[in-house]
Amino acid sequence: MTSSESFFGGAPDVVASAPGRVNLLGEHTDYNDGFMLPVATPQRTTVAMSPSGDGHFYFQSSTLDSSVDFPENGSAPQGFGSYIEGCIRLVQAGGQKVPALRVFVSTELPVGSGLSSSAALEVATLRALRELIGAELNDVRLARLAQRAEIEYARVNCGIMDQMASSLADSGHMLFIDARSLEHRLVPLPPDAGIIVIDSGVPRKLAGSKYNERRAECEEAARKLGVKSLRDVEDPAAVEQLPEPLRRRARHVVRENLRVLEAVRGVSAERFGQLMNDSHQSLADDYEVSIPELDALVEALRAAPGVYGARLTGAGFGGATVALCRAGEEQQAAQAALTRYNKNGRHGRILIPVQDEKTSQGKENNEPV
Ligand code: NG1
Ligand code: MG
Repeated sequence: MTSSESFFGGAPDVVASAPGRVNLLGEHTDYNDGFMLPVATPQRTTVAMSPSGDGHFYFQSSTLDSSVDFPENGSAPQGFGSYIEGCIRLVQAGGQKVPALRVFVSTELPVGSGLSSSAALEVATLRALRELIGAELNDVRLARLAQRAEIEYARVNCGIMDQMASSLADSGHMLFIDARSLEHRLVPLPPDAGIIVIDSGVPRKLAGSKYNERRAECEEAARKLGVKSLRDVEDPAAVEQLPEPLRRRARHVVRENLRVLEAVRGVSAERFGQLMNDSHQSLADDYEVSIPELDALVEALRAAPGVYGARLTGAGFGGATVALCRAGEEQQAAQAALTRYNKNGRHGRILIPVQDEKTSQGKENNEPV
């Protein structure tokens, strides 16, 4: 393991960081030009950089415990290095000069659990680059570049939610995002409510292929309805004429957007919890992206004292769940849900509220995905 100080032989020129995100409401809506409500995670990824001065790029990470070292015109780096390389190349493609660099990454984010460690790495890298070369890049354009890095270099055909959230959200508010216009604003959490995130312990195996399949189904549904995207369906009844499974896919997206629009107008914690429960039901029945473990974990969360509502968060097929609960009772409720869920030999773990290092369980898994 290398420290930042030994890697740079002193202090780096710039240091920047960015959070991950957890989506409270508005799932599978971003690639339909729709609405969503993520919050930033308390955990962050930090990127430090200095010019290397020798024409070579060196990427190193303490938490990821691997290094990449490539000459300016050499072969592309793999793993976490591909995200950094993508950001550098996109900034260069925009006409900015980037010197060969030493880059050091450390992260508090668990990887592959749906907290979007990849978006945090992209946004932190672009923030560091922006500072280092004095690039003019506002936070929305930065999010779009980060999304392109994910699509073109990490080869994940994602929407804009993760990068917008990492670039613009904070952990005390929800960020309302319109994925079409990229208009956004911070909105307060429901009154006296806190957030719990528990990872199901099931890796998101099918997420990639099924994700692309759902995207294609949504595009086909929009085409059949004669709209640009499902965001433009104004009357929810319009989807009922579609053939299956397009009818149910479109119904999820249209109703999910309505749930976000209701939540953003300001609702009680009880109502917000109900909207989360409805969202999960819709993701399970209509969108078919839940699995038995996620359903069981959501049930365990709903049964815990002080919980208003719970749902899967992210693409589904594994990964994490999010719940809203009475403020101040997060730790207790999360523990109760976890105990119940893990009874059947499952390996859930609490991601938020952030555990005390000494009491937290589960092994470190820190490779960005
Ligand atoms: P997750 O599963 O958390 O990585 C994915 C997409 C988002 C969004 C959600 C579903 C990636 C990197 N991100 O999130 O853009 O479409 O699914 O709401 O694929
Ligand atoms: Mg990712």
